[in-house]
Amino acid sequence: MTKVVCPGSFDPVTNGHLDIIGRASRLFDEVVVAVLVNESKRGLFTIDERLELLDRATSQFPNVSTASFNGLLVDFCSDNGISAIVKGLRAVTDFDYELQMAQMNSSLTEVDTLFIPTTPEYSFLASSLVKEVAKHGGDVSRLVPDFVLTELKAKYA
Ligand code: COD
Repeated sequence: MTKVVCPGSFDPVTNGHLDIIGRASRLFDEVVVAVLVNESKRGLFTIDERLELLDRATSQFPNVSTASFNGLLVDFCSDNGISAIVKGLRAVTDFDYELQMAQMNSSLTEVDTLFIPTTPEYSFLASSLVKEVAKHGGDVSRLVPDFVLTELKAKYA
């Protein structure tokens, strides 16, 4: 049984994240979507809010669960019997940073990182850009689930 993790900030979850999570759920037996608790970086959504949105967004995938973690991702993997990290790749700029993290993670433990290329329609999509556009009243309705859109509007009302 192969259990993998899709880690991230998910502040908030976007359709780009869901594309990667859905594809991972078809490839592996069990997928844990793990939200990093980053004490030094306050997000727009609290960790509980991010988890709640992720729970709703991933309820369509029966083998996907959600969790939060502190500290090193490789420790979360060891503690939870996770054998691989699954990441989405949007562009070469992602690759440079992701390769470095993947190599650091595999040097710390034997957890490997697998990359899934983004679906082209989401290649420009990032939570930070969604927040910036939403903050100024732009239309992000095609980029996030409906209930995320509602929460974004409430945050910026
Ligand atoms: N299409 C495809 N993939 C996407 C898209 C998209 N449009 N948007 C995001 N993704 C992918 C990202 O590439 C990433 O793989 C994942 O979804 C999450 O994205 P974000 O932006 O929500 O999350 P990040 O990139 O801020 O998350 C960084 C981590 C939390 C994964 C990282 O910092 C980490 O592992 N931290 C734990 C501490 C640790 O172990 N540090 C040592 C690292 S070597």
